[in-house]
Amino acid sequence: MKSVILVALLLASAPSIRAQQLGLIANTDGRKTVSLDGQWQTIIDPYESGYYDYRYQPSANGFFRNAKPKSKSDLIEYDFDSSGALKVPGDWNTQADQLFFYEGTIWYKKSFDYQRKPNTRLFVYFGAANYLTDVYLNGQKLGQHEGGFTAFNFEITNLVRDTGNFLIVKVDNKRRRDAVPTLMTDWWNYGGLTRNVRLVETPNTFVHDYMIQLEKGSRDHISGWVKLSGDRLNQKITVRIPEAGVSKSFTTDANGIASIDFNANLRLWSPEDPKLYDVAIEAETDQVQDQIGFRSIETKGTDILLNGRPIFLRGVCIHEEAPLRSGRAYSQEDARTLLGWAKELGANFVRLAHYPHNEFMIREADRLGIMVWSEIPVYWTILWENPATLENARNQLSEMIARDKNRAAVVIWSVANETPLSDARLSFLKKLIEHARSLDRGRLMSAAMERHYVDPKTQMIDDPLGEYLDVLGCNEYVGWYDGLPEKADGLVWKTKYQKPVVMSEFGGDALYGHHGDASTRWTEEYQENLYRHQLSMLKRIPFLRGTAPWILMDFRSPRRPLPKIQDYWNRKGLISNRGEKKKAFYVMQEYYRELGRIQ
Ligand code: GCB
Repeated sequence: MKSVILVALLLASAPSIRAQQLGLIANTDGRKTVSLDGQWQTIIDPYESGYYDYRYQPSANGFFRNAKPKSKSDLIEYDFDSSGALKVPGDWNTQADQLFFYEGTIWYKKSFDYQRKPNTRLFVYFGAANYLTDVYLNGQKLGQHEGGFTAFNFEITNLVRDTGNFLIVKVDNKRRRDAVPTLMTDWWNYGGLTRNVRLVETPNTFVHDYMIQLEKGSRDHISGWVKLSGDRLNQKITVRIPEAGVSKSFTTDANGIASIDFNANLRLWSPEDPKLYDVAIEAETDQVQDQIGFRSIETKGTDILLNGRPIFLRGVCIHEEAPLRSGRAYSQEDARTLLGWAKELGANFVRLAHYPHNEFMIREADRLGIMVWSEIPVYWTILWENPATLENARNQLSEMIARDKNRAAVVIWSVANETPLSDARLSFLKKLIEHARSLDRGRLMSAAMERHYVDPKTQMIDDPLGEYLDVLGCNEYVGWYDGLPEKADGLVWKTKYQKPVVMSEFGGDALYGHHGDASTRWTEEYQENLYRHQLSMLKRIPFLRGTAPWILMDFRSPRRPLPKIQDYWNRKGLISNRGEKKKAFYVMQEYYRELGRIQ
């Protein structure tokens, strides 16, 4: 009984909630940080006995206590320091054979010392952890985070000690019917601390977040806001863009927020000229630096306009699968390889499927001039009627936008992939769209939808969701799941909406190096032929404004067991997981070169 009360008290007094409400710290790159990457001690805990007691109640003496026997008769049934270790960042599945198919809980522990200076605050920042994460410092709970692909942070100012801190993180990647994503996906459920972990130091009152972007529809008017957190909320803040001769001052209100608003003569960001400006946000007590590009993105009828000019999105889909080594991608080098291949293909656009990717991808896209579609894992059969599922999706959407809202490369936020029509689904997705628009008026909203046949030769885009989107994403697998490649030749496409359409997926599987004639499945020749027929069909769609074939590189999927061909890989890549280009790569490249010359 006593221990039940103690647990209740512990849970109730968790400082986590407050810490989390503080929201994501913008641009940790621009701050003093200490990396916690490297080896972490780990305990594999399939029954979560480090969390629950034998009555399945949260235990007051869970592994987060990092207890050690005090005498030789003491009973402690775990020990981080003599358990295994895993590398962070990194999924656990590809670090040990026994973890390849593992879905459950692993506890991580990292010790560190930190001499915090007076008048500073300290946060622990996670790039991502898949999927449900409980974080403890020195035995105290900081909070919980749900969602496998977005960044989060907790404040540890009052808990951190000069020496001997132990940070303990429980990561659970069990799939759940009510989660986002839900039970069924077509990618590997890589678990663990999959992205960088760092300590972030700030002044007592600091520039917590900001949005500095061109006003929608404008090419010279910057608007946005800056938000301070701390106890000196009322301050003068200055936004400087030295190269554009900008230095503008504003005053934050009692909530620490200032609206910003000014004109500037700017070289606009575009794939041909991915200009980024050094921007300084200076408060009286803090300052941060960022590199920000400015561009406008709009639609007009069936056109997508970048900086006022119609543009065709020459794209490709990408999973966050590590090139060459496999596993979750997490590094700048991974981002350079993947986006380098996209460039080589002739792309000016990537669809980052099916969840927010690591920040290196977005920053690299900003530098390379590649436009980005970023999405949340509202995929297939989400529990549309469940309010907690909606709340979870909404939170993942907020966190995606929070991290990347200042990146010029990101032109599209997408809220869903191939979701089945129903009233409940429509109402769920409408709420997400409204929410995204309330956080960011500037970008285009989309979703990858399905289409259907109104007669055997006519494909129709008429999903009611289309009414609420700016750009209609459409997935189709003519020639793979839907008939043979030649079927594409006789198809006509129609749409109910006067809006741009992006073919957000099409393609088929081929095992690199597997050859045969064009009608033999899994061969490079089949895939090549499929792409040829696809492209001649796509060229005939008058309202098409972009293509993103599925997919740049083969990726792991538990749904793909066919021995010797798939071996748990989805083989629809234009490039194999070892980096070899398949024949279809060159078909797509030729098409993009042609388009690139016209544009
Ligand atoms: C789709 C899904 C994607 C799958 C792909 C496939 O429609 O959106 O996640 O991986 O098809 O290969 O079947």
